[in-house]
Amino acid sequence: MYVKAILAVLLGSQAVNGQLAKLAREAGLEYFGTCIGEGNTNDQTYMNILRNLDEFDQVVPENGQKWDSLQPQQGNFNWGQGDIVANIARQNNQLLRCHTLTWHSQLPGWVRDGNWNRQTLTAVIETHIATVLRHYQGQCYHWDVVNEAADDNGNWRNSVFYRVLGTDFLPISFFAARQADPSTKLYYNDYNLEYNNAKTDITVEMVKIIQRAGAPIDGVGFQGHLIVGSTPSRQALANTLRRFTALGVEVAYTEVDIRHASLPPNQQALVTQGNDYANVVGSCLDVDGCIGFTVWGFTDKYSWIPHTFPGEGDAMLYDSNFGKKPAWTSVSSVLAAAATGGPSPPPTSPPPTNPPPTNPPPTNPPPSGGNCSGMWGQCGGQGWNGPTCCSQGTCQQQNPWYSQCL
Ligand code: 9MR
Repeated sequence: MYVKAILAVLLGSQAVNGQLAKLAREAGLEYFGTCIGEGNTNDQTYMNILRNLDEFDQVVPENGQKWDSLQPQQGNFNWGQGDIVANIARQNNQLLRCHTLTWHSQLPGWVRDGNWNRQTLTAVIETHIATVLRHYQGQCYHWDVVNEAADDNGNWRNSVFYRVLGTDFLPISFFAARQADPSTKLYYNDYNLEYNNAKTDITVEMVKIIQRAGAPIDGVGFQGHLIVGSTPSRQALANTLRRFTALGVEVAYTEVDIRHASLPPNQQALVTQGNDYANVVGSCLDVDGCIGFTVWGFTDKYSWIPHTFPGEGDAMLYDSNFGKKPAWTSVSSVLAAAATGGPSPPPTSPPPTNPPPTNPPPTNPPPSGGNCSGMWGQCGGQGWNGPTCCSQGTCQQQNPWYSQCL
């Protein structure tokens, strides 16, 4: 927090007109990024948004660097898909998070179903990691070395790696990665760590196992695949992140999306989604050692969620027409508040439902200076009955139901 606060003071005066990555850096994070679906890269509207360095200064390939893509048959390495996003990152001067090496999923049949013993599977892991890291040498800011090694009940996942090697596949993978490319930060990455439950516990244990083996681990990635209305509070999330920074590793949110459990979302659900996003970003800002934030795609037009959870979705910051959603405004507001060292903005008040309700008072009225809102306060929007002027900053419309003093 100290470093983040200093950065915020130094940079704060330029913060207010920035976009997500610009604001994130000004707030003391290292980056704000997104994954890129390799198949979406001929969509020019999509590309124009993600190439904007002020919006996204870090990218990660959604699928191209997974084992089945890079080494579909033993010894046959294929770089075509993996290089798509690596090349975009280089051309745009964006940081590249690389994803992922030892993972039970998107693992080709020759690995998953092979008749391995300790020695042969160790060699397979070491060869894959050495070949891949050398190909991307110097390009990856982070590598997700091991992905999703725990199951949702907090047990070791029943993968070929665990069956043959027990937990030794963890240090084997991290040692191999450090040896192949000492310049990249090495991460363990998983989902549902955010709930601070048995899965979180075994992941803490996992970091300790890697460290006790003398193997290098630099960070733990919280994927952040969350659900609107069920996202933990900012404080609870921060406390969970601190369980890992206490072990001497950094943390990052690596794949955030917050999906609606039913579609289409009503306006209240869009506001709740914005507040959930704000809590997740805010928790990272609150924790020394939480270094960056990555969303798993930025537009509802392209998302893995409806394929995996039919009937759910609309989890992103931009809608399917590339319009910014209330969640985008929430995230930018939280980052802007941190960038200028100001208080976090209050939760966005609900937009009107149709027909409009009888104007319930906002639960958290924004701070006001006399009859005007202070910096970051709400100053307009459909259904808004509060102040429409600013005692600090100027009132800027973010969307039809939310204007803010910036
Ligand atoms: O977004 C990815 C989707 O296109 C793939 O079909 C899916 C297959 O496993 O993987 C998705 O990405 C996952 C990521 O690599 C690891 N964490 C969970 C992500 C969502 O499933």
